[in-house]
Parts: sequence; structure tokens; C-alpha cells
Amino acid sequence: MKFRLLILLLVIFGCETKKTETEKTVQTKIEIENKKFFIGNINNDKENDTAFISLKRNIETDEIECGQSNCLINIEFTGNIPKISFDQSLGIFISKTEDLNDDKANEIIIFSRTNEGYWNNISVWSFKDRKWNEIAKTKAFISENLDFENRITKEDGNYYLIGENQWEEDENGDCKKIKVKISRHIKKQPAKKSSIEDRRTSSRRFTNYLKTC
Ligand SMILES: [Ca+2]
Ligand SMILES: [Ca+2]
Repeated sequence: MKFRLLILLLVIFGCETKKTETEKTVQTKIEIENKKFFIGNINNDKENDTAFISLKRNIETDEIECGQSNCLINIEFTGNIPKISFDQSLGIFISKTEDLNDDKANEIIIFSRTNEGYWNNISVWSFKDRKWNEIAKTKAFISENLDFENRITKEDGNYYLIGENQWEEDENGDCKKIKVKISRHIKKQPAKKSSIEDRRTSSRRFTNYLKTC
């Protein structure tokens, strides 16, 4: 009888321990990520502006959690400046840059991590007439802090955004540099990708962090 009681107690305590471990795993799987970026004075009102990002990340899969199949990352701003939403992104970094289109307000560069490892979509944004305008975009391999720097160059009075070609090597075996001219005039925004294409891209999982060129 005593032996049976001992077995029963062992089973009960064994189950309780397992349950506690499972609960702990579920609780620690999601991480809240809050980031703040000082972005200069983007609306030329003599006040410095700040951008904020808040998201939930699944630390096991490294993906963004929002309770839906397709999550957006919203970049919020101080000073009543409208938000920018990013689709198909695994993380955002923002840096301040100079005034590239001579409207007396500095521009910002947004790095959006793709589902292709360390490859980021890089875009330059200008806030003009109460609207955000994307004035250049490219892609680059961002594996360390230095890769966020020196993305803008000036030649013959024109500004360029520096990126990398994912599929072409230069003479040293590195990814070939891309130079994208930064538009001084606001262009019409390109049409959004189709929802079918969005779904196809979102279903792809990133496989590695290696360069492909
Ligand atoms: Ca401002
Ligand atoms: Ca400007």
C-alpha cells in the first residue's frame, strides 16, 4: 500500500513539474522590442524629432508576432508626423542623414531586415507637405554596425544611395556596389505588390545569413 502511495505521489509531482516548465517556455517565447531613433528635424519646425518602434518578436523563430499571418511594423513619430508602415520586414533601423533635396529639412534612411538573412531593404525618405516620400531605395548586406554607415555619397552635385547587388561579385569577390541616384523631386509612389505576391513572399522562411553573390 505504501509503495502504491509513493508511486502516486511521484506521478503527481512529476506532472506538476512538467506543467510549470511548459508554462515557462510559452511565457518566454515572445519578446517585446521597443526602439527609439533620434532623426534630426525632418519637418523644418526648429524642433528635433524622434521615431519609435514597438513590436513583439518570437525569439524561437525570430519572426514578428501580431496575431495575423502578415504583420506590419509601424514607425511612429513625435510632433504629429504620420506613421510609416513596413510590410514583409523582420526589423527596422533608422538613421538620420543630411538634407538631400534642398528643402531645409534633413532626410532619414530606413533599414528593413528581409527574410533573406542579413539582407536589408534600404530606403531614403523625405517628409514634405505633410507627406512621406520615398526618394531612393536599394538593398545591402548588413552584418555589423559599420554597415549602417556611409550609405550616401555626393558626385557632381548629385546625391546617391549606396547598396549592394545580391547576385553579382566585384573583382575582390565581394558583392558589387550599387549607386542609386536620390531624387530631388517627389515622384509618384510605385503601385503596391499584389496580395498574391505578398502571401508568396511571407510564406518564405529565411534559410541562412550568408551572402549569395
Ligand atoms: Ca521637427
Ligand atoms: Ca530634405
